[in-house]
Amino acid sequence: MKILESAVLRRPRVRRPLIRGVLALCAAAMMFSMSLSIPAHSPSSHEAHSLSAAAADLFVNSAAGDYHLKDGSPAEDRGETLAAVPFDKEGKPRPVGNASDIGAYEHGTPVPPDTTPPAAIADLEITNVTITSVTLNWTSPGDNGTEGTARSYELRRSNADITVANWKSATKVAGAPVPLPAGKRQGCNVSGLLPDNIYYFAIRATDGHNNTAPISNVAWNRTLRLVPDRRKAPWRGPFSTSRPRCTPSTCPGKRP
Ligand SMILES: [Ca+2]
Ligand SMILES: [Ca+2]
Repeated sequence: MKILESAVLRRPRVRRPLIRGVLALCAAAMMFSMSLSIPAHSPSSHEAHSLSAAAADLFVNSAAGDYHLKDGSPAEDRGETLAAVPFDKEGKPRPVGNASDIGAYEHGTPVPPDTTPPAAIADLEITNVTITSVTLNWTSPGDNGTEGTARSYELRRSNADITVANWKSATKVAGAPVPLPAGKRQGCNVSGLLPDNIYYFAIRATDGHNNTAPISNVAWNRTLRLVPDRRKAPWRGPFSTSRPRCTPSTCPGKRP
């Protein structure tokens, strides 16, 4: 800027006020730009994963160099849980509890990972059948065997018996409900089926850690068939789901 200004001073006097005005605008623009890029510090500008606390409230014994968090430390579960930082300084898996702690050490005892799947459903049954739908009912398993609450169901159907070997080739059925707590009776209606067809159904639950139960027992039944409307002769339809009404010729002596 000094080089620029010395060069300006060699110009005729008549232009000096204009040049100085331009320099002042440039300086103001630079100051404005700096004020935007450097935020002012204030106690309220702390981000969500930082805090202010006395060392005695945070650590076991900071005076002796022990920076493990003490019980009830405000830094517990206040850190950002990062997949790229799965362990603390001592190799303990983190997070323990609801989130990672602030600092080098994770406080608390790690909970063993959930490797227990929901129990297999053993009482799947068809409780109602129509021409194009069935109603299924079963007892909800749990997150761990028959305890807790599973996360989701996978319901499948097929026109052939369902086994472990052909489970994945069976058709997925949408609309399975969210699992209830273990031991509760629940069900769902499956529509869009074809009349007079045998359908097989099986179901399995998955917990919140993607542990999947074995497939259930298989429930099967035949959907109802359509009954032709015999009033039309020769019969080509339409279909009727009710019995044909009597006529004087088919039911003599009875009122139509
Ligand atoms: Ca924690
Ligand atoms: Ca489980």
